[in-house]
Amino acid sequence: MNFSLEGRTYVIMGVANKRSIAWGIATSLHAAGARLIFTYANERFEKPVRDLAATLDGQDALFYQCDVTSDEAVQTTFDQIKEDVGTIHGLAHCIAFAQKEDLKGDFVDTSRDGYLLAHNISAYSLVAVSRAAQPLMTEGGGIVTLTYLGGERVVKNYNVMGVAKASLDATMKYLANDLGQHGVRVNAISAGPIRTLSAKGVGDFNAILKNIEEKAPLRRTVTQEEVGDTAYYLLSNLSRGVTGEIIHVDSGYSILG
Ligand code: NDP
Ligand code: N5H
Repeated sequence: MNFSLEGRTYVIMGVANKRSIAWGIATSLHAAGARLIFTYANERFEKPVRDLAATLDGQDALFYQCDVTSDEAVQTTFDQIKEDVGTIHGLAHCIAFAQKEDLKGDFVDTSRDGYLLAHNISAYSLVAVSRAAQPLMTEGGGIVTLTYLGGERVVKNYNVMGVAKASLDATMKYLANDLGQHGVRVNAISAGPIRTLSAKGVGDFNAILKNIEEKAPLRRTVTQEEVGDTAYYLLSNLSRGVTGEIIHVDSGYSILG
């Protein structure tokens, strides 16, 4: 069986810079021969994303602005992608956001607006994007999203984002059930802590990483590349019997009590 992604096209949503998990996914899919399409939320990220993509040898990438809080923006983006490339074979959703003040202190203090914002960007967006992308997956396809252990159990300071990830996990499963009949598989990767732009404001991220190094079965943290290779597996025919699944790429940390 041939597991090359030659001749296949994937949409990568959520590259902010070279540390982004989305970038780890992009490099893995590129290495497997895929053509890549990048979306970014804000136009200030267009140049950085274009500059990064230019470092991928022989990659003829396409770029679109897509703020996932707008149904219209999501639809327009996928209409444009359909016009420009026709069929796509998959999508990586690497998007989350919560207000800084909701990522510390007590979860019980989360405001209604903060709760809705986190769920809008971090969970509902997968519904909007999947609905717009599925018609372009005329040969079947794969959708992968990024989740975190804090959606399965209480993790200090993750707070509203944990509740949004729980919603994202369930959203992924309901989408897998709907889209399976179209040959589209939907899965999630639960990544261990990785230092990215999103993680930047997190107080004492070093202590969080050190705890993983001390306790996780592999006694080390994971890399963007390792998450990228699992995304490659989930977006290729290697995983053709897998849907509605959460794969932990976390050095085994989630098995600990
Ligand atoms: P990054 O900061 O690199 O990426 C976050 C991305 O979210 C950015 O590219 C940002 O886009 C995008 N985004 C935010 N709001 C919107 C919006 N309204 N519309 C479109 N895109 C938006 O961080 P990570 O790589 O760490 O995060 C990627 C995913 O991985 C997230 O879902 C995160 O929860 C998850 N994750 C991260 C872990 C970690 O330890 N880092 C662990 C487990 C899961 P832009 O830059 O254009 O604003
Ligand atoms: C238990 C933890 C540590 C505490 C919680 C961290 C949660 C992080 C996730 C969200 C997505 C971070 C976030 O929204 C940051 C924004 O408020 C401010 N940052 C930005 O606006 C930057 C510029 C842009 C690019 O960021 C986004 N997201 O748009 C969890 C950690 C151990 C693991 C972790 C870091 C998980 C995760 O989900 O990212």
